[in-house]
Amino acid sequence: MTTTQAPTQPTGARHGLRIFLIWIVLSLAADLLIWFVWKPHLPPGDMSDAARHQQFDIAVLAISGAPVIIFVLVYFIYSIVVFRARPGDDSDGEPIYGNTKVQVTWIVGTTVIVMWLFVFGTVELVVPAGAGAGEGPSPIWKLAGPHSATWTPNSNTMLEVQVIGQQWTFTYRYPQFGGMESSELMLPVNTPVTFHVTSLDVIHSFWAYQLGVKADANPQVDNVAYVTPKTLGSVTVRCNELCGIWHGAMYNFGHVVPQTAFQSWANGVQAKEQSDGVLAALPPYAYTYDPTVIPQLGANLPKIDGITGAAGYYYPPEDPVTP
Ligand SMILES: [Cu+2]
Repeated sequence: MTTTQAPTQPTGARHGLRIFLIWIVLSLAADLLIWFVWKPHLPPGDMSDAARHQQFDIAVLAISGAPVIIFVLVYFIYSIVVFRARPGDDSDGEPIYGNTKVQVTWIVGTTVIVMWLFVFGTVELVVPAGAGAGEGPSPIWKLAGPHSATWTPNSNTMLEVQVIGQQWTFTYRYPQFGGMESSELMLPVNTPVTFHVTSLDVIHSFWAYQLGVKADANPQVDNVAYVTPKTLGSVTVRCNELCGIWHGAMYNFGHVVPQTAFQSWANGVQAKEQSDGVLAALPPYAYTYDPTVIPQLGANLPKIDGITGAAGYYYPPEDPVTP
């Protein structure tokens, strides 16, 4: 061995300790920043229990990932600074064979990381009402809460809301309010809500962004999603499945309101639709609908140029050419 390289290199244990100390300090700082500064701004916000859960998941994964990235960077920069070839040092690096300490550290470290991600991911998928078990066409675990044919404020009764997608709009039916239908998604705060998502035509996707809810709307499928809105405010609902030429225009809005305000709104819409005949014209409430058996289909429907929605455009009269 040449005598030029040995004095400039401290012993291996010191390197490991130094890298560890730099890494632990930076990792702690990064994780504290992620949790206390970044997390409150993470999508999709904290408007519902589901949204908060997603925010928590993203923050935990960021906290798990930051130390790994920081280790790579610390080791990289440390190596460039400390292990670089000094001027005049033309020797090769020492050949290195088995180092039990490094190998064990590597295997234990990567195993812990992978097992942690596996366990955390599985638990978060499964816990009610995670996407892995509590939602979908036949949820394994249904969200707890008393069910009832009617809904009243402060009863903690589950509110049922049917989301109907069609080219190119969403409408909402409330079976506990006579099956009335609204183009606005109205929800009471602090109430467990069951969405029954379906479609009249192609595949859409109901994405109530601030609520952290996203569920495919398939024809002939009752896709269930749960949410409990936690704060008052507005919700943007977008279609999240390319569903035709006006897919990009398929959005509307929702509002989370106090429970009594919701009840008077719902009663008001129900009474209005009862008096003006809308309720009688709607098909009876069901989990799915077959638009090909809608009685009006093929009749002389009003057809407006441009977007007229399902009735006028997607299901045109049988012979639109001949008057
Ligand atoms: Cu759509």
